[in-house]
Amino acid sequence: MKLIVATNNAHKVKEFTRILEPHGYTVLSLRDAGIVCEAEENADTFGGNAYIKAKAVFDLSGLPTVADDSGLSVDALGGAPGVFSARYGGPGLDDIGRYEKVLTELKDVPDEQRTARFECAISLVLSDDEVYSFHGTCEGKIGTGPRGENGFGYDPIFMVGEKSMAECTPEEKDAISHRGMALKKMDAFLKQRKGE
Ligand code: ITT
Repeated sequence: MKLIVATNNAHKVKEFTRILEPHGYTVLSLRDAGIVCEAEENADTFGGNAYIKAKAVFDLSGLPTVADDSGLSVDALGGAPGVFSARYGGPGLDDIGRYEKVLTELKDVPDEQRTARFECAISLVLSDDEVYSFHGTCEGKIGTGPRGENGFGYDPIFMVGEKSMAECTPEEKDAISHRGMALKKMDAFLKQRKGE
């Protein structure tokens, strides 16, 4: 099955491809599909924003489309950065600036209160009447400094046990990540729907 991934984040395309292609999907990026889409993500939930992105690209392509809205929720920050993860601290910050901001905000927070989770909402639009959503979470803690070179975004400060997510191999990340969990649910749903 061919699926367009409605994202402008190349790291997400890589992860979708890595996770889905072994299960028989062909993953098309927006560039592969020749589509330009900058839908405004103005919902206040991950699910709402995922739907905005998937529907916008489905309307342009008419092809099965999947979108991901995701982010980091830190308990000691009342759930921030949350849906604002990609924009935390304003447009002047890059990935490093954003995770440094979180580390600074947690400077005086003791280890046991540094709990956090990655969340991912997937919206799958198959037709005008067939829209499905899937969620995944990955529990962890915010470390005291960046570690590791893999992954993207907040991975270097997100500890899963003794390792940061950026110290995990791609296979290790996919097996536990919020995106891996949500896409596993989507795959199970599509296989069941097809009667496999
Ligand atoms: P699209 O909207 O085009 O998909 P985006 O990067 O803006 O790309 P989001 O609005 O969903 O996507 O923001 C997600 C942000 O959350 C992302 O930029 C990272 O900062 C963070 N994030 C999401 N998944 C992550 C992961 O697996 N590892 C580390 N950080 C992640």
